Amino acid sequence: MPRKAPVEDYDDSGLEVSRPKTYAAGVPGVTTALRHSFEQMGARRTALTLLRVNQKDGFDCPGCAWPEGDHRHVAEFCENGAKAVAEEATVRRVTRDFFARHSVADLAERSDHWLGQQGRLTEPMVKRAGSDHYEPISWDEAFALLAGELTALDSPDQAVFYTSGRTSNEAAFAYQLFARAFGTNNLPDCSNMCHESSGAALTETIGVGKGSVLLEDLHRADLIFVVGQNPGTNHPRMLSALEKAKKAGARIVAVNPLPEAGLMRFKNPQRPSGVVGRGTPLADRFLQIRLNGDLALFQALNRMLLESDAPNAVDRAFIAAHTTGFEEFAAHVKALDWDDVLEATGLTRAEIAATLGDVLAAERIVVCWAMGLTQHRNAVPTIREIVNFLLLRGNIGKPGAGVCPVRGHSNVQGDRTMGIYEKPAPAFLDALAKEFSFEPPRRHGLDTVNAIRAMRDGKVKVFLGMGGNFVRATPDSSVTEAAMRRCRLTAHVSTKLNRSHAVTGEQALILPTLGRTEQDVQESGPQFVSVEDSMGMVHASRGRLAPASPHLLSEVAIVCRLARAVLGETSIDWAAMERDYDVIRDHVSRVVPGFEDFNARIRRPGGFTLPHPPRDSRRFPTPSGRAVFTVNELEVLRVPEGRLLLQTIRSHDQYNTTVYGLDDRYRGVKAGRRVVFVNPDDLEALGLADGETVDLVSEWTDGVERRAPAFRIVAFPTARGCAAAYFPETNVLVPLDSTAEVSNTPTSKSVVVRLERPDGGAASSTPSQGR
Ligand SMILES: Nc1nc2c(c(=O)[nH]1)N[C@H]1C(S)=C(S)[C@@H](COP(=O)(O)OP(=O)(O)OC[C@H]3O[C@@H](n4cnc5c(=O)[nH]c(N)nc54)[C@H](O)[C@@H]3O)O[C@H]1N2
Ligand SMILES: Nc1nc2c(c(=O)[nH]1)N[C@H]1C(S)=C(S)[C@@H](COP(=O)(O)OP(=O)(O)OC[C@H]3O[C@@H](n4cnc5c(=O)[nH]c(N)nc54)[C@H](O)[C@@H]3O)O[C@H]1N2
Ligand SMILES: [Mo]
Repeated sequence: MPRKAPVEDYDDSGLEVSRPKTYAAGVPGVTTALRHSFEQMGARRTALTLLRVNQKDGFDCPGCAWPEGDHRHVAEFCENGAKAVAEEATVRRVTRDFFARHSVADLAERSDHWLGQQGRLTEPMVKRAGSDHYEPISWDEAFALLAGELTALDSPDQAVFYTSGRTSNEAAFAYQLFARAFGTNNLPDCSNMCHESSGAALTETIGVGKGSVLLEDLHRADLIFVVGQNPGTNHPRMLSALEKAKKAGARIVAVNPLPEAGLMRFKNPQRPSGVVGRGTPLADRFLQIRLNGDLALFQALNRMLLESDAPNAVDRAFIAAHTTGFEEFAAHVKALDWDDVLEATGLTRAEIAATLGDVLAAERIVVCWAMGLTQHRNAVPTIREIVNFLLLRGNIGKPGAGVCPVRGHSNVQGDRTMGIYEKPAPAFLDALAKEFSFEPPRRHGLDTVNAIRAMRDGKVKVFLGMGGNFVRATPDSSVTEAAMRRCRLTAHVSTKLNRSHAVTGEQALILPTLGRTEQDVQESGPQFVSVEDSMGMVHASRGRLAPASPHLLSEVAIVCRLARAVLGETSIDWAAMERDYDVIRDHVSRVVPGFEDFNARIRRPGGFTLPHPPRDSRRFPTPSGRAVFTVNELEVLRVPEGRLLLQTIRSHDQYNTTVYGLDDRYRGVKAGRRVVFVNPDDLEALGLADGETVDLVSEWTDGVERRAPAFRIVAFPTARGCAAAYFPETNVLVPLDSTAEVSNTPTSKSVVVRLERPDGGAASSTPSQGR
């Protein structure tokens, strides 16, 4: 009998596994999108909403942060964007009767999928101390309760204000202002688990923590690296850009332990040929790298460039004019050990040499990446090495070239621009102080991992989440859950039910809010909000649907009313901001550089582009005024015998902790999520077989044994020594203290595990790290 998992209410017994697909999208993508939409919204609402996604007068897709092109299709959405919209625009509702029927303990037993399927939250709810049920509460009472707990704290630093990445610029600005006026920089956000490593590496090396390319640059590139990213599932609209680049002659190199369908071939559903034809082959070269091998790969390429006789191998003029640190970097790279490179990457020297050929043939190179690079111990050095690579070739600050960290949540980049940051720059705080006549706190606040530690240790007593699903998205689930349960009060501003509402402090609040798709009407009339995409384009977003319930408040209204309840009358006019979001935008225009004349420019069709000095004029706002070459030590991550390196990833049917359905179409998985993908040769070496059920047991230096029970083994063409399984189910395996250097991001893509038969029989022999 397979062991039962702790949170499980769906039937996994129908789980089917077939061969992984070799192309993405096309007709199956469109039909899946429509099926989800009809199920959640019905036909009329589907037509009304999907036609408005990403149109110039419509709302910003709540899916990913990929930018919209200038020439928009009538249906500028993708399969997974449509699922994100359907999830929010669903006609299902969670009412007070629902909470009367289900105790909090009952909800804590439910799966992420079940919780999400219950529909939209409709009115504020409270769980009082000692009770195991949520009951209705008025908004005023809810704010009074929160205000009472916040003002009773010994210090403002005993509260934490988390943000997920869907929050609009306007709400984010008001929220950080409230936290700072209250007296703390405890503003952790999902970025801490996401692209924090990118921000840290880019700020240090080029002076701006954001990508340096626009959509046109991708279209004009000669060579595009897609590293540690699964765009077919997570950024499907990026495939159109890659297709366009290919048609213009670009080569694509995919670097990934998994042969992701979306990287191999793309059938564009918005073009007739994509519906019937074989589609466009995307990757010209697939480097099936081992997990965490990317620093070694790029360092090897850098060494080969420095040693190459090709006249264009290194852009000496650019290096002399715009960079610093070249000599130390070059000396370090020349000492690189090839055995280490081959062991770390699992690639052959011939594969790396052939890639060098692609590089030398290209004048304009873009490197794109996502979570495959950012969630490792050495994530920041890895991304710095990619910057070294581009600097060597003069590939930053010229058309068709640059760094492209592809962001996740649709406004995660904008939230940071608006000041959602636990380590704010002094200049930002100075501007806030001047604009609002108060003294913001200067000491750094808690990031996500440190917030969990502080709650665990009883140092933080009130948790407020602006969106997201903190309990489920964070590492070390049992530690995090215990940490949340120690709080006096946990409160969540949410659209949908999730596990964070079920794992609560002594008291808990659910504050239901409007989503992107809904009309936001305030005293001065209908409002719109704004977002910033992955390439620094800011544009407006207007919802059209009637709100899911008349009792919902916008995120802006919730922040402003809470601020008044907590702070009373101060120099900050919260009521004016709530009444008219133009007032917030006027403040932003005076506080955040690049937003001058915000209200006028946001009303232009398509919005505006934020300045990016390295991209725009090769000016590098680092302390030296130059781009910085860095020295990055290569440490090969060696896994003990009999163990595998596990990465925790998204299926095609989920949005982070929101599980839309139980299929992972491109990887050939149907009707189940508790699967672990393992290379057939590793299975053989371990004495295990496809179809067996095993526990995943993570081993870390702290000696604690973390276990995720009952996963079905799927033999899969992943790199040797590497395994993969879906999060959030596997978050229980990620140690809280295992984080990336500098960025403190949990190492969700490199967890050492052993596969254990439920009877306790461990894997028999050893998968070798060598080839
Ligand atoms: N539909 C949908 N869209 C989404 C999301 C979603 O959940 N669903 N989430 C959004 C968010 S918040 C984010 S951050 C993005 C995430 O977008 P991705 O980063 O694409 O998401 P992951 O599923 O984490 O996939 C990581 C990819 O990197 C590869 N990889 C893992 N480790 C390594 C490594 O060491 N080296 C290399 N070279 N490759 C590696 C994996 O095999 C996988 O292909 O997507 C956003 N868009
Ligand atoms: N093991 C592992 N863990 C990971 C990752 C991984 O790859 N592996 N990825 C990490 C990454 S990249 C990220 S970004 C984080 C994500 O962490 P979070 O952003 O905290 O999690 P989400 O699942 O995106 O949050 C979903 C919830 O947001 C709420 N919501 C949705 N839309 C709105 C809205 O418009 N307003 C409000 N107020 N609420 C809304 C809904 O209630 C929904 O249940 O997870 C991280 N965790
Ligand atoms: Mo993310």
